[in-house]
Amino acid sequence: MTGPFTPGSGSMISPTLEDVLARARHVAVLTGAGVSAESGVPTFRSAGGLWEKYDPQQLATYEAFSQDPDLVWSWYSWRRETIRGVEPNPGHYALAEAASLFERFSLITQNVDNLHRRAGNPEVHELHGNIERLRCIDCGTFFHGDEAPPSKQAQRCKCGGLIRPDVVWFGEMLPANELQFAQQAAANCDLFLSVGTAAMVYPAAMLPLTARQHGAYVVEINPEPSALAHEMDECIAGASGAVLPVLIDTARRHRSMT
Ligand code: BJW
Ligand code: ZN
Repeated sequence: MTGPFTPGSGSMISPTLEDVLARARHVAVLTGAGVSAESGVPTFRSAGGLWEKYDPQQLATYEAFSQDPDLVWSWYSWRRETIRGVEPNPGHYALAEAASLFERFSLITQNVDNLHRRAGNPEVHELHGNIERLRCIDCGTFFHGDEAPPSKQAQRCKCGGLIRPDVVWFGEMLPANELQFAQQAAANCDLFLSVGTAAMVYPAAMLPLTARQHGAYVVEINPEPSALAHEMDECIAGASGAVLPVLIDTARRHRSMT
């Protein structure tokens, strides 16, 4: 691993990364909660990432939902409202621009917050679902978040079943088509960016490793080293809202020269 390159101490883009950016045909990006932190969306594990006195990792399970549906419903209701009240940040917009810079661009996110789409990314692969999509646990009917006004009480479907967010909780399978897309993108890309994720949750955390095993140049963008920082080719120690615009600017400059 080279680096870490710290923004503010000269150029944050290493000569190797600059060269990779100039030549990459397929770029794959995995984002996590950190990419939305600068928009004001709390992360899961960092300081300030907690909700009231609860550990998000204990709320994001089907067991928690079946034991106390109102508690888990309130948490998602609160998060849905928070997310609706924020805007994409420069990191999201830089990734939206990146989509048209490379021959192939694969955006894979663990986030459920829609901010990549709101920033203009035409194609977003959501590994952990979407907070605005809800479904009945009994009959499987889907609902939109708009149909569920903010409330502290879990809502029920016409059939009587509890309605849950259509997100992936611990112990649940990821959507097979999205996971397969992500694994293939990781295996086929030239450059893989792991942005704003603590890289502690699997199988998403396998993706940078898959990319590296298949010969991609793998770069982490995070103010703190993630659990997999030692597995990266390069770590850029900085906030995604500051680093991504510079990185995409560098790519754009090289692309316009060729
Ligand atoms: C910034 C920043 C700035 C701050 N700029 N950066 C293999 C090994 C070990 C365990 C397992 C394994 N395979 C499966 C497991 C079990 C489990 C797991 O991984 N457990 C680990 C905790 C050990 N995985 C699962 O259960 C998964 N399912 C599965 O594998 O199915 C198959 C199976 C089933 C049954 C049995 C066995 C296998 C499902 C995982 C689902 C995760 N769901 C959640 C909730 C989604 C819905 C919701 O949003 O509510 O997903 S949990 C939560 O964690 C959420 C996130 O997407 C995910 C990742 O979090 P993320 O994005 O990394 O956020 P943080 O907060 O942790 O980190 C933020 C980072 O940002 C930090 O690093 C900051 O420094 C940084 N940051 N500001 C850039 N400005
Ligand atoms: Zn139902």
